[in-house]
Amino acid sequence: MATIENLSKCVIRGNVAKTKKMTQALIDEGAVPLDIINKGLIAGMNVVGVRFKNGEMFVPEVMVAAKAMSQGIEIVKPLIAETDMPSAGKVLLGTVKGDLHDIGKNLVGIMLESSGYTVIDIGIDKSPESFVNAIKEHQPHIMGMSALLTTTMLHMKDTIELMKEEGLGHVKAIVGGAPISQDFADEVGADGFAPDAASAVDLCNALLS
Ligand code: B1M
Repeated sequence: MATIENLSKCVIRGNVAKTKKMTQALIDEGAVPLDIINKGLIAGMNVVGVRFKNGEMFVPEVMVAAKAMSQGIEIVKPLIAETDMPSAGKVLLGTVKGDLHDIGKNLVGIMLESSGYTVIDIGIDKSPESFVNAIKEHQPHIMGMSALLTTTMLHMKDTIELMKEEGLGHVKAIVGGAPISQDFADEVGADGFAPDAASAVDLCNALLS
């Protein structure tokens, strides 16, 4: 049966076809488009975020759940005026210079988007100058850097310092990645550290509250 609750379950199970079918059925039955998104699709993804954080779900399952959610949102989107979908904030994400790892960063982006954030992903191997230029262009509330190598994590400090030199100290800087710790984040002058994608959402919420 097509209900908002069952739609959430389809997302949690990562059933893309059923999520699309149920989203369309709910629209046809007259459900409120924003409820379909917030109480159905995003609510399901929030459960996935918590389960991933607790080690009850793994990367491939999160990816497929995110695909189900975003395909459902694509069906509902045309029914919603842009202004009806408020953004929780804008986050610019990138992997630091010399580092090609992007699976974790992408997951952080997915979780943030699922939670209503506008995400600008500038990609991998980004120098401090690239981050700073992108911040000037996109004016995010938060800038997030990911690093997976002990050699590349040192570029986080350079980027934060360059941001300050360029008068961008008002933009919150957050960091994450397997070798990163809270101590390291403090050391490089970051405004926050998140150990996983769901915590990154909590961190952004806290920084912007
Ligand atoms: Co690489 N690699 N790798 N690798 N690789 C590691 C990181 C490594 C630990 C493997 C090992 O030796 N055991 C090791 C680093 C050692 C070190 O620095 N101490 C390593 C190495 C050495 C290398 C190369 C140098 C290997 C070589 O060529 N000799 C090379 C470097 C290339 C480069 O970057 N210049 C290399 C290459 C690669 C691949 C290209 C083959 C591939 C990356 C593919 C891709 O990303 N598209 C790869 C992979 C897959 C890994 C491992 C196996 C898995 C990384 C991953 O995706 N994890 C990794 C070993 C491991 O971690 N077990 C390894 C899953 C992902 C969901 O977790 O990225 O930690 P993670 O993200 C988490 C959190 O950290 C956090 O949230 C995410 C979700 O929970 N998080 C954030 C991440 N970013 C965040 C940002 C935030 C907040 C939270 O705010 C902004």
